Amino acid sequence: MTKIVNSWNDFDPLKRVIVGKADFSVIPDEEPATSEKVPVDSEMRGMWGPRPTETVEKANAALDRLAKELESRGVIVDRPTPIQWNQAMGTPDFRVPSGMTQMPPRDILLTMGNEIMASANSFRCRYFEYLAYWPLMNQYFEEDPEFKWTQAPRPRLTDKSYKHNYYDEQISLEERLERTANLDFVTTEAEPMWDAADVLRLGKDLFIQHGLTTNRKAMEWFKRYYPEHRIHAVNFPGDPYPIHIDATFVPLRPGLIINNPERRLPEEQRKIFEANDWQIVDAAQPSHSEPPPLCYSSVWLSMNCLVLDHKNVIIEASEVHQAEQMEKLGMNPIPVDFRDAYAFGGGLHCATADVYREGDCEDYFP
Ligand code: ABU
Repeated sequence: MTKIVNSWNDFDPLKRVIVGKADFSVIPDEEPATSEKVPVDSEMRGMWGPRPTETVEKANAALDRLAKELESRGVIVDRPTPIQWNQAMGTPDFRVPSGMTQMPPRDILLTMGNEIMASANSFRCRYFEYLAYWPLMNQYFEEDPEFKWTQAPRPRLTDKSYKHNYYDEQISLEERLERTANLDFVTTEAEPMWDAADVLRLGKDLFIQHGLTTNRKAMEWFKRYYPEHRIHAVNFPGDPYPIHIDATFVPLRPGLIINNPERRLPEEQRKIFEANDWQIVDAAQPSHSEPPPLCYSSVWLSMNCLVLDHKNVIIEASEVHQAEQMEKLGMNPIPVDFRDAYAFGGGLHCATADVYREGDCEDYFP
């Protein structure tokens, strides 16, 4: 019997990882929580249905390239079992015309030591996404006697979980930013809701972004579920579409974080890092002025890198400014051509979920 699951942060040596798959991906129909994430001028607004086959094939080729690069470096790569998302689904509380995808595993799976927990996502179309990972979870459960296979409390996602009429096409960028600053998001506090990609793991400390996909009640839930950990709510006032922390605040090694210069962590929240001699560096500018077509994410996927250890980091091949900055910061950037996968839910960090990294649960902020 071997130990298969262990990971406490995003930078210790990576030995085993899940890489998503784009098969059967659907652009979901509008629902209470999704409109807020689609920029007003996006070509995706009002559009839904299966993603074009050619784009699925290109995304899968990009994901396979990432898997191959990881394997060539001795990392074991596991893949989810795709599900046909182009079908109506529902619970006693809601029905949706389709699911979404199993591409960004980082949104769904949170690894905490020997535990992998499926999250409590706020999008109804993502309610069943965890099922694509259940064959892997079952395998880890059978092979690793210490593996804790967990599901966070499932939100009901009734109408009470959302502020209706929160989204308004007329809303200006300034008003969006004001809402972010006022911590006014589309989700209510009816029940805990969170995406795993809003949780930044740094050993004993979890920095959790309060935004469009994770609410305050989730933070309270984390405090009670992980009493040995310190839970910090963070927010980034410069982000008009705050969803997921991994294109905003990205640790590269103990003591070093790159921060999105448009979404800087407020002074008050920086104190814990500075008091412990962590360096927070503004990330390099993205190489692109627009995300690729049919993409929910921002151009800041440029900093959504996958750290392999305290020296090596996989970055998207076209992000030359980010590569240059990585070198200046003493990292070794490994380029992978990955942009074709962006539209399916994100960059290199989004597209993966940790299974095993060496190292223990350190206290970086004593
Ligand atoms: N899933 C990460 C997306 C973050 C962003 O759009 O900047």
